[in-house]
Amino acid sequence: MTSIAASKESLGELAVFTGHPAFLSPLHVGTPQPVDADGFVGRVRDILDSRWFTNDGPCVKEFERRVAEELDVEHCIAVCNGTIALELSAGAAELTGEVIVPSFTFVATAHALRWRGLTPLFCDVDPSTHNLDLAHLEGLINERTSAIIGVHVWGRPAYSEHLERLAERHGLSLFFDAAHAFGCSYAGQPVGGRGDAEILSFHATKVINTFEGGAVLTNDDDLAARIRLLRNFGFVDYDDVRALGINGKLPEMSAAMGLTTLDHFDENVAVNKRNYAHYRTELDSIVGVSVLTYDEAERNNYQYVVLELDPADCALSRDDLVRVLHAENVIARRYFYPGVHRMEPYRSLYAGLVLPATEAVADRVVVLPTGQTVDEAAVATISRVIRLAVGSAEKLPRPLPPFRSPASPTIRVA
Ligand code: T4K
Repeated sequence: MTSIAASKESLGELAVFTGHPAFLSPLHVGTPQPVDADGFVGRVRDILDSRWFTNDGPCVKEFERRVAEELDVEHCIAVCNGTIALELSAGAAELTGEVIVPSFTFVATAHALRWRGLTPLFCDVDPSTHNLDLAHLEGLINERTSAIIGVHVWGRPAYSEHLERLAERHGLSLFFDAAHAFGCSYAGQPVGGRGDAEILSFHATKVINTFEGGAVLTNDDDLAARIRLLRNFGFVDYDDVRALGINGKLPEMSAAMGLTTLDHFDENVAVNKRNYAHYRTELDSIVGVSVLTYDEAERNNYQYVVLELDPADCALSRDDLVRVLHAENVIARRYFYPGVHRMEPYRSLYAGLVLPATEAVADRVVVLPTGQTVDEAAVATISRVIRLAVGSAEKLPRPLPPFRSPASPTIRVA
């Protein structure tokens, strides 16, 4: 549990004045959930004894079977990360030309397409769902379009009959980037089985964690077979390569981690849900601030606590709130600012492209820490900081301190 160093009862206690940071060490968005070390190490011992470390080993097979069962889908093909899962899906489906994607997503959704030589065409989002704006999408479809990728942003499903009808009417493949949505449901059904395929991420920061990892989920036998082929260099037998594959395999050690986190999925979601409820209780009454909601009639993993600051009503800008929080050792994140279309190489490729809703959402969203490192007291402290900062925005010292940078080494480019 993260230690609270200062409880922040009054404005002057904020770290942007002279107070100590609220937390002794940085509280990140995405800190991995604690791992059942005994369960994991037991599996690791078996792997070491078996001398079978990768190449579709028994742990990977068990992990694939359990994910497929859990999500009620025919095939789960585990791969080395979610980005490769997207790339392999595009390759296996032989996509060509342009693929429509939202710009309000993690950059990997577009990068995977570029690595395949495809052109991502950026669609605006619905400002309330943060998912694809279908009216805008319809206008983007042209003779070069081969597919649409919907992203279940924050784990809130991007499915809709309209979207499926559009894809069908225009003969387009339909994929879903479900990197955020493991364990979520739509109309009572687990997310994972719609469209041609859906992809998952099992990055360390996700609810199911394989250190790095991902998967393609599909009910299409042929597509599944092609993805398995491409995942292993295109080999169908010793010495027999049939396609331009890649090394997309998930190691046994990673699958062991995945199985261990699957064993504890429900308790981790329960903690996320508890934190989400506490944040809502603490923050919903602040004018100009709202916690993005999940449909309580469905299953949610609550792995993202997303705050939106309405610029019309909130006296403090989103960026200034992030500066205040970083000073308190609360490393809140501006996902998915500034929007993929405003990142390279897309910024140069689409100079002048404006996606008003994407840009507005990207300017007002802040993601707060959750998971097992955050308890009720931490939520209360973070919320008090937000209440004090928003309530007295005009009294905050200027300039505010800069954003904190990532702890891991980054390459600085001029
Ligand atoms: N599609 C979507 C919609 C996605 O969101 C993602 C990934 C993908 C596709 C691609 O899937 P992968 O290829 O990654 O499997 C993080 C994750 O790295 C990324 O997986 C995720 N989405 C994205 C939303 O968040 P960053 O760069 O913002 O955060 P990162 O990795 O630096 O981690 C955040 C913080 O978590 C760190 O500052 C410290 C803490 N942390 C992180 C790691 C890795 C730890 O405490 N321990 C750790 O081991 O991207």
